[in-house]
Amino acid sequence: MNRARVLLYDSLMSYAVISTWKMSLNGALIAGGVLKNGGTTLEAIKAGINDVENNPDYLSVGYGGLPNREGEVELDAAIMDGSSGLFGGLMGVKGIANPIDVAVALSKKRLNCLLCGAGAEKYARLKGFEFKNMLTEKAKKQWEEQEVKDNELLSLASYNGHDTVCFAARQENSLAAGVSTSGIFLKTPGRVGDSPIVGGGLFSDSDAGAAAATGDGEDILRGCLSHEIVRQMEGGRTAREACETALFNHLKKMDRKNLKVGPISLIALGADGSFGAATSLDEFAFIYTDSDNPPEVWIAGAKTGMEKAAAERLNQYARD
Ligand code: SD4
Repeated sequence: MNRARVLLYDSLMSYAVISTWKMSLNGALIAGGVLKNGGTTLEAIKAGINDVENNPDYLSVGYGGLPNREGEVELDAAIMDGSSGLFGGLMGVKGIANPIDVAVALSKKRLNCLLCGAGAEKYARLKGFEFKNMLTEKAKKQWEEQEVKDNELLSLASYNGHDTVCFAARQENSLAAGVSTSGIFLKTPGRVGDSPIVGGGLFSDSDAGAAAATGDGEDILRGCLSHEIVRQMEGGRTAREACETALFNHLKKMDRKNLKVGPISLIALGADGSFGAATSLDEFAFIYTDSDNPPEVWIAGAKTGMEKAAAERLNQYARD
């Protein structure tokens, strides 16, 4: 793209990116840059998620993700384009270097766009996507230590360093959402959570908004929470109101059923230009950036609502 075109986009484009956890700070910067230069929401989400997938220090996504009970890394990813209504996703795949790239390729298809296991891997091989051993020494060590220590595997919470990277992006009036994860640490082989399931881990409709979820996938699926958030926005709620309403109603309903619920955190962008998050945790960090604001860390809390992270908190994050 030549400089004149970049400058033109720079002054005209209205875009926004929201993403989960502090690990996505650099990815949000990259995604914002893609949108600033006129890229699509899908291109921006793919670039942002790639940054997290490729970083072996993040133990919950892509390369370096923590393995299942049998020591194998099984990955889920999906993306949904809220303008076309198309989506693509992968479930329980092994050895695919960047699952979100395959999800983007699948999202060009109307049918056969959500693939699992061996079939998904075969598709990725045929299309020439990169394969590599996704289990790092660091993740293997953690698995070995946990195996020895804990035979009651289910006592582990997903938040033992286990967080899905979720992105929602808006370019003008077009919205999309995308996710990538290695799922819950020590999961049963073949287990799939909410992340690659449209309506559960992500949903997007450019007329209303885009949303995504992180936390215990089974609990998120019980409320089809990403779809519920977008439905709330369609009914006139802002992104924040929609996240809070969807979560509050869901928790109340699960309580009435006497069902114990694990951690759940939600993010959304509204077609009205709003952004928001809600969580059942004391503290959930997310990133927000738009055409007028650089990427910044925000903190949502079950009791405190959401606010920009204070400098002191950010310093602590930097040390973590
Ligand atoms: C899953 N929702 O596989 C994912 C895991 C996650 O924070 O987001 N953990 O259920």
